[in-house]
Amino acid sequence: MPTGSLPAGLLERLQEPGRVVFLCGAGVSAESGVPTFRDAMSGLWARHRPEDLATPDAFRRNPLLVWRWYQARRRQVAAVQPNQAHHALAALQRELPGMTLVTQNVDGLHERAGSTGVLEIHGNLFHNRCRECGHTTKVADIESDTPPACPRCTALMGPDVVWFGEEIPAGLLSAAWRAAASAKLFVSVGTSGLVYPAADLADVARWGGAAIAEINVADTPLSASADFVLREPAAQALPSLLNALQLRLPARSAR
Ligand code: BV8
Ligand code: ZN
Repeated sequence: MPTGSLPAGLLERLQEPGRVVFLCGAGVSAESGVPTFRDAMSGLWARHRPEDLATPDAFRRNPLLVWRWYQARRRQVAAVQPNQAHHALAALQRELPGMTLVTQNVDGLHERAGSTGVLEIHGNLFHNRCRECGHTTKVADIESDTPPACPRCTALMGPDVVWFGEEIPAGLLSAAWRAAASAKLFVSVGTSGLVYPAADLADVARWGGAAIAEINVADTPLSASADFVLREPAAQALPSLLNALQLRLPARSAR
């Protein structure tokens, strides 16, 4: 991909010393075949809105319905592969010392592509959590139609994700906050920027002096104020960012 397609100045900013923070949303997993959060839910789930199912109240009212939605999403994600966006982010982490990857996605595809230390601020589909006693377990079964009882307190366990109306774990949020506040470049990738407090991170980065870049196929509330906008799919933009950087950087072996 010719580097000419990158907005002027972005590559230079990327090469300056300092931290680069990527904030990822559902658009990063779209090209793996995982529907974005705002894509109309299809089939059995078409008559539900995610915001209505991803809440503690929904689970209290109808644990079987909510559980089956998450089991269906687990089966969907287990059947797909990370795409070129995920792989490029894992490779960028090796090229950019101090890079921080914050993701709103719960699909675990970043780790499957080789990223490490990912801040999964909205949790992970492949763990269960008891909301009574906090006990967590790794998901062993993605077929069962009924949520397991907590081995510690017998309450029904749910997915270890952050639902609407639930707090993001303080340690994760403060780590994401500190990374954004100390960034020289903040790259928002594949997110509509409508969910808080994740959507606040771009402002935190700007207040800290960072330049803001957006990779998205459509406009978002961030687009107008971003310093760099790449209006293209993440699986195209991130590899071209990586290639441009590798062309500019001396070969690692020569360092
Ligand atoms: C909280 C896990 C304290 C579950 C999710 C202000 C401050 C704090 C809270 C709030 C606030 N205002 C409102 C709130 C409440 C709420 C909120 O933000 N509501 C929204 C709807 C207004 N926030 C919370 O409840 C948070 N909790 O702050 O606790 C508190 C408590 C009570 C009351 C107040 C405060 C917790 C929020 C976490 C919710 N959990 N996920 C699950 O997944 O089942 S959020 C879920 O939706 C996802 O994780 C993701 O974060 C979000 C969807 O957003 P996106 O990832 O952006 O996806 P989306 O589909 O929207 O957009 C996709 C984008 O990709 C689009 O722009 C598209 O153009 C682009 N795209 C598509 N294809 C591509 C592409 N881009 C590039 N390439 C492509 N190929
Ligand atoms: Zn329990």
